[in-house]
Amino acid sequence: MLRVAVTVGVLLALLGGTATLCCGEPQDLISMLLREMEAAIEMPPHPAFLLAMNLAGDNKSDIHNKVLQYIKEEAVEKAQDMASGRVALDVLALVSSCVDPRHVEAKGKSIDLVSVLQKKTDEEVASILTSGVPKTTLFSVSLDALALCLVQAGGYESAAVALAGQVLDPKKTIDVDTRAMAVQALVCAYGHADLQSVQDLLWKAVSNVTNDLLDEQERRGGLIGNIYSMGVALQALETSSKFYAPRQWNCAQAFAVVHRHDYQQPMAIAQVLPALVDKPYLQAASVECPANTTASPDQGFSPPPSLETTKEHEATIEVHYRILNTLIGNHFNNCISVEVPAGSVLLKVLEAAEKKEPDTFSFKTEETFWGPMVVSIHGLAANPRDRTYWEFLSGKDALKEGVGTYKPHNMEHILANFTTY
Ligand code: B12
Ligand SMILES: *[C@@H]1O[C@H](CO)[C@@H](O)[C@H](O)[C@H]1NC(C)=O
Ligand SMILES: *[C@@H]1O[C@H](CO)[C@@H](O)[C@H](O)[C@H]1NC(C)=O
Ligand SMILES: *[C@@H]1O[C@H](CO)[C@@H](O)[C@H](O)[C@H]1NC(C)=O
Ligand SMILES: *[C@@H]1O[C@H](CO)[C@@H](O)[C@H](O)[C@H]1NC(C)=O
Repeated sequence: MLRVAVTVGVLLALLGGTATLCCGEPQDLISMLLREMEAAIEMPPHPAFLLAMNLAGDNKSDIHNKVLQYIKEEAVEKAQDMASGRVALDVLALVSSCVDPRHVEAKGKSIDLVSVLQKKTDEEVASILTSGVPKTTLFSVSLDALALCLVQAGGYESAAVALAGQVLDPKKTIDVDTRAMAVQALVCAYGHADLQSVQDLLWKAVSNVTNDLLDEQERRGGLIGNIYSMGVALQALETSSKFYAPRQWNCAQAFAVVHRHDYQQPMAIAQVLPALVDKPYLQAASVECPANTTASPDQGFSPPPSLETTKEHEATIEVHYRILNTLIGNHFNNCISVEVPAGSVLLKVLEAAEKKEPDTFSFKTEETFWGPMVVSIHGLAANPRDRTYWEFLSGKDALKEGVGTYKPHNMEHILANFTTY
């Protein structure tokens, strides 16, 4: 696994920083973090990296040009098949790269990403209205509404209204990351809303979510959601002060939580970095662009540094692993105990279980930008159309990292439960 060796905490210590830093980070710290993220980017890249680079002020490095070129090529070839939120991130990434998303050109082809996004967003909204859930996720719909709103294309207002309705529905339990991402979309839509009734609804939704975020921060000493929710949560609070006024945000306390954590995944840094430089996604269209944009990809790109492998430990740990399906088809509930080297990631446990009892503990993963995602266990595959997935828990608590990152401890009980989102 790729590791970003230097952490925010370490950087701060090096720079002699203090915990009171907030909404004005030292430039050295930011550029070092940025370089750590850039060094860890693999091809093909995720648009969140390009967006983070632009917001954090790197629009000219070799890796920036390389990623930009890839994103354009991928867009002209595959945009129609992408999930809406992915197209939205492409739009945000391109706008912040000073590329017009309505005319993306690469490989002799051209595409209007904005109209692709409008169509996909309309489908998401229709799905929410008819079945109560989006085609993909509300996190994606938030990105959709934000991107369309920023480029001032039609369709964002109905998406924003649908989002606000979901956020305010007391019957829904929407995760912190998603509610925080919705805030930026709703703030943008609020700024452009003409109808008083729409304004009122958006205001209500944003002030509800942001006050909840602030309450949670106060209750938990700075933490909002889990440590990987902090990037989107801070971005939300940076964009919405008038919605929670006269209440004040103790941003130093929240930033201190981020500083104390050792973010190792480039995707996690990509969400945190814009917040640290006080350039949330909402500002993707506010970057300074030259009058003429002729971004030429740099051919002298050197590949990212080699993978740092985790040291093999001599000691082993025992992990109890259970797989459970009470949702569909033939139910099953199987347990196994396996030994793996101490310090192993959970994936090693799954592999050891499969090796020991291949008929029961077979599984499949798919590579994603957060690492490997478990898509099937014991022949039972997750399906986005049914909104099913394999959820991982330790005891009763859902894991806050995936199998490629999470390191179980000795005698831990891990459960993989087939459930819905
Ligand atoms: C929606 C979502 C999901 C959905 C994805 C459904 C879908 N088909 O779209 C579901 C419910 C399946 C899901 C599952 C999990 N998720 Co999730 N998820 C999110 C969320 C809220 C939004 C992602 C998104 O839509 N991005 C926009 C789209 C356009 O970008 P994308 O790159 O195409 O998104 C894909 C990936 O994000 C991927 N994905 C989503 N979650 C995870 C988690 C892991 C470990 C992996 C490898 C991939 C992955 O699915 C998305 C769609 O293909 C993020 C929040 C965040 N801050 O990013 C958390 C987040 C990415 N998930 C997280 C976690 C921990 C999980 C689980 C491990 C939870 C658990 N205890 O089981 C599981 C994965 C288990 C497994 N089987 O391997 C963490 C990852 C942290 C980390 N350091 O690794 C995040 C950051 C939330 C958090 N703050 O804890 N997730
Ligand atoms: C926001 O709305 C939810 C659900 O309707 C409610 O439980 C919560 O108390 C509200 N939060 C605030 C700060 O108003
Ligand atoms: C890069 O950023 C600088 C400073 O914000 C800006 O002046 C310049 O026009 C940008 N260049 C491109 C190609 O986006
Ligand atoms: C931008 O570049 C094009 C050629 O690529 C040129 O024709 C045009 O005059 C330029 N416009 C400005 C404002 O510099
Ligand atoms: C497992 O998932 C099922 C189906 O969603 C759910 O009813 C059950 O409560 C879950 N069990 C645990 C321990 O999370």
